[in-house]
Amino acid sequence: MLISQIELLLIEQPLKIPFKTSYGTYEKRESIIVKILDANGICGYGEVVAFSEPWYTEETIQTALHTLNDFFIPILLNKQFSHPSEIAILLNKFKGNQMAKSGLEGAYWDLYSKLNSISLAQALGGNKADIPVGVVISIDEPIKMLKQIGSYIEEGYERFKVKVSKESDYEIVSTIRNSYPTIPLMIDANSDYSITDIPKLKKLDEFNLLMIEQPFGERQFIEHAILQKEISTPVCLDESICSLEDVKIAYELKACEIITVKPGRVGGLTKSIEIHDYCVEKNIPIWVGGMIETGISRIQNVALASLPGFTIPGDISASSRHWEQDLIFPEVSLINGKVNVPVKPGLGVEVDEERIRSISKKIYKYSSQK
Ligand code: OSB
Ligand code: MG
Repeated sequence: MLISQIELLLIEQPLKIPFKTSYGTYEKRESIIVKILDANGICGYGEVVAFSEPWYTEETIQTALHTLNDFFIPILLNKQFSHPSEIAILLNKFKGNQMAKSGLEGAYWDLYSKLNSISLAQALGGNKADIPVGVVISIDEPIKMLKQIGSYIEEGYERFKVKVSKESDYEIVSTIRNSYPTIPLMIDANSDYSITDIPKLKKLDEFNLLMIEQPFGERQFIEHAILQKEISTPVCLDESICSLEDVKIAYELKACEIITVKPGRVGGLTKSIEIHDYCVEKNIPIWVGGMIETGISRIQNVALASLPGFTIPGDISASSRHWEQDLIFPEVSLINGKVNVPVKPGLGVEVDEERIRSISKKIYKYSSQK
């Protein structure tokens, strides 16, 4: 298939409620929607899930626009590919910038599966009809977080992740455990702790948490390994994992027991499958993470989570968790506590391009016949 046109649509939407983490609060969300067209005008959609600020990764919306515009798009345009993994291989010659790579490759995965009349889940090797999912509760007063959990339980979520900071961890978790002693519960500190906080983290062992996500800095594999030896709660790595090589380091050093895979963070779906296969071989439990993304990336994550190795419910909450209105139809929704894996070709949902254009701040168009 020849890539004859690419469009980048820079959009911005307010979040339904502010999303507070240990490093900052998100109130609105910029995203780059990627549209790739073949010579017959058939198109695929992807999303660059970088944030506006370099908090979660060094990559941002603006750096992604730069790498896409100046490097990645010029080498893809007018080229012929027979499988999306060839795009990942071609982009390997450029370092990092995983989210920009993932947005492009994701759009091509959608186009590829559409042209082959198979669902994205089928194209990736998924085998589940529906998936159990979890939801994330952002930092707030413990009593308000407790109330949020109550309403999410009613909606049917099966796993609850609460954002904590090192000042608020014990109070938040003990408040929740008092009311809900047995719900599947985990915390995410987004690197707020350091090695001297091990005694503090040890105290959380009493709460029977599913895992503690990314307590230390992203390059602190050694420190995470020291922590994992000291506590009984499994450590899960998020920000630390940007490639299969990082997974191998974490495994060999015993820096964690669980890994969360985000296509954007590891450079795309091809890389995500490689990590999935390695983790299945090594018996490392994995789950699909979230990026407060639009339905385009969310429904792509649903397809990824249908692979057999993803055994823990991921951060794949319904469209209504973050958005008044999503960009896809039908929106991501819970049916009896689960999200159905689309069966139609490609992403398997309608993309509301009119709405995307109406919330676009800037549109960049690239075609072979400029
Ligand atoms: O650490 O997983 C994270 C959101 C923004 C930045 C970092 C993280 C998150 C989430 C995902 O927790 C929440 C979601 O997409 O619903
Ligand atoms: Mg995280």
